[in-house]
Amino acid sequence: MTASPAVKTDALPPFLAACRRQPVAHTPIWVMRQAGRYLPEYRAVRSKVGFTELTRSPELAAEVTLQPIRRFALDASIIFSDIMVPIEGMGVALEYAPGPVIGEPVRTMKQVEALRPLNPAEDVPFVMEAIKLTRAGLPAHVPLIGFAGSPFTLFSYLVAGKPSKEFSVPRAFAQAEPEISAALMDRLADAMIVYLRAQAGAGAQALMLFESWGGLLGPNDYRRIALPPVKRIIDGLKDLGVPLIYFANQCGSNLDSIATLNADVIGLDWRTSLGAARKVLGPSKAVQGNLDPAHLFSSPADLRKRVDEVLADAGPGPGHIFNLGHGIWPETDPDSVAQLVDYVHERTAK
Ligand code: 1CP
Repeated sequence: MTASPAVKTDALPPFLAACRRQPVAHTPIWVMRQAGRYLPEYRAVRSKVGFTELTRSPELAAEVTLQPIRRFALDASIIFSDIMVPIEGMGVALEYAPGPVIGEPVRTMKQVEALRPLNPAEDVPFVMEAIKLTRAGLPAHVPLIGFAGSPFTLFSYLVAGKPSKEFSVPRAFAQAEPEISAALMDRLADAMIVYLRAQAGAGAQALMLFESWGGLLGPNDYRRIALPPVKRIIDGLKDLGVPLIYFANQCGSNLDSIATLNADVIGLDWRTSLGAARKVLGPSKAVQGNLDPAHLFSSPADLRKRVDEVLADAGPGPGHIFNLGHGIWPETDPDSVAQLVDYVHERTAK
């Protein structure tokens, strides 16, 4: 059965209701990187195909997207892909080891100008195919999230050329070459607007932008460098009418800037208090998060206490989507995820 993203019914799935800050029968929960290496069934698929092939096969991408939905009572699904997939579509050669490694880091205006404007239907048709197949395989009450990387996060990988803890190379580059940096992020913003619009067109019922590394910037640089292209993307998607989620990793010092965005939901990591963030973000935004992924290694009794803390911090009002504060670790026991999901539902059932 295919659910239309625009349909508003009395029984809006809890995830979509929470995105709109409406009352819910239980607090919805999903887990960042819920399709991934902690699941033996994901590892079984990955033992046969490389990561790039997995992202390019609509059938396999749909299969691994559905794996965690079959196992756990999750309230949302996120399409299996990677933030770097559209970057390959723009003509950048890269491989995953397991994080993205760029063939030739982008550091000159000539390289920026050589980036192809993204045409999703031609450059990454398999993503939209995977969305259609996944939507057809999902239960009606489990919405499908489409996603992209934020311009600064994509810029970080493109300039550094590989994953990094501090991303000192792109941070220095943004200072040394502000014009090249702005031109690159501008192109990335244009590409992510058309990419996310194409995902919604294929059936994604919410769109999420991952700001994984913007939090490495100080508040003034965040506001000057990372925020403007994000604002442009969000404003360029608003007419779609689907909830827009901005995951702002390590952005506790940037909440006043983030409050100016037209996003519906702000995702937060565990270093930021949900309650304190809600005060700054105001009543027009829902929050998503923010259990420390390390807490999935607690005893079941302690895990429940940690969940209670997150729920108490979020407060009793509507507009909380439970999630981890960042991606689940590959070493996590899937049974802990089952306990987490079931406990959030049990504890918040109205
Ligand atoms: O070997 C493997 O199987 C590859 C591991 C892997 C996986 C499972 C990578 C490479 N990407 C993914 C999937 C992925 N990436 C999803 C799938 C959907 C789901 O959540 O279930 C999503 C949403 C992403 C997004 C992504 N990729 C982000 C943003 C989220 C975040 O964690 O902050 C980032 C930063 C990336 C880059 C990336 N791709 C892969 C890895 C290991 C990384 C991180 C590298 C680093 O540490 O910098």
